[in-house]
Amino acid sequence: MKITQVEAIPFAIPYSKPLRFASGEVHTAEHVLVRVRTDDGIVGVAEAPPRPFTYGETQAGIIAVIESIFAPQLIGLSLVEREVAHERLNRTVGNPTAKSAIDMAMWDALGRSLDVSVTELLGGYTDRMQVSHMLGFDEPAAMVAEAEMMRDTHGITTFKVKVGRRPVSLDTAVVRALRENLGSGAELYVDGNRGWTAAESARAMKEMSDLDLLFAEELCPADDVLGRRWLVQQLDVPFIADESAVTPADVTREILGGSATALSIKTARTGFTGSQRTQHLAEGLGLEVVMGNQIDGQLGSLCSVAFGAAYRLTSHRAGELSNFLAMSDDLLAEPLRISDGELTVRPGSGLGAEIDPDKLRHYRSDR
Ligand code: MUC
Ligand code: MG
Repeated sequence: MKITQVEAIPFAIPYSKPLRFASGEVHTAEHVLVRVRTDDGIVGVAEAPPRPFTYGETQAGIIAVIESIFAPQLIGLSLVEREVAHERLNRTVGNPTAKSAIDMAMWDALGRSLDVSVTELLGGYTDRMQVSHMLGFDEPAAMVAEAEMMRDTHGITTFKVKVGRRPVSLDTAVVRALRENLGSGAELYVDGNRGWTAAESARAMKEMSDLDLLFAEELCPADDVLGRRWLVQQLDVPFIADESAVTPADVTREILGGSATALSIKTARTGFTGSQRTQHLAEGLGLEVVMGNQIDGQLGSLCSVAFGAAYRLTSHRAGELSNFLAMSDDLLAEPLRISDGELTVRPGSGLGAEIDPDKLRHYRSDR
């Protein structure tokens, strides 16, 4: 179970529909496939999605940090020496998705070595999650049509609506149109990606107070410390910390400081090991948790559901697992399918993901 190689392979797959939100937009999945090989011939896989507008990483930067710093630090370590691996990775600040992809590929390799699924290794609570679909910025009619298509085709009835535009009525009109068209059975929540001020957020939430929202997420920046605390104290729905709460220390600061009351866990930025830590912390603090989406491809979405299904707290709410549906293609030999609004984990060992060699050859961007 000793690590012999850590590969970082860039690939690019266009989206058929770009995703737009307050802090950026994504047109092409320019991700990095990470493969961890061991001395007994096992290969673990995961993907790192660069999100320069959220974490400062780029595709070229992820490859450089893995090849020049992380791979040499890990070669020779056993797959079960995770604490040692993390101590070494954390000598370098930042680079959350590069570190997380390595961590998840190590867990995948461990599961394959032991012939146990990652979900069972982590907690084994269930084998599926309800899916929440994220709706990016568009005209109200187009966003309603997308939600109806997701409901009718995939059985999805929970929607996260991107907000944070100005004037706020651009977004509140969308949420109202969604509620009117989807009816009271749909679950709706909003994510501002720090686009509004605290005062704009308060005004928008008042305007939407009759729309039965489930949560509000990162409506304004956490660095607006007093403004955000003022906002969160007046809301009657949980306020989710997403990009402001990556590490256990971030979570503790945001929650104890009164700037958030719920948590988004994204395996793309905390891997399985870091996500375990924040999951346990959230349990101790009594927080609601939503499994978030870092605009993941199929492999990333499989990682999210593998983790989310492992625990009661993370599988209790619908997880954001459907962004891959907007990609024109993917790398998995057997594509993920959402049916009756659910995504299931793959049976078998590790993550159960096989990369299609022809697709990888076609989409990799280093040759
Ligand atoms: C989300 O929940 O915010 C958009 C930006 C980002 O960092 O993640 C996505 C989704
Ligand atoms: Mg978010």
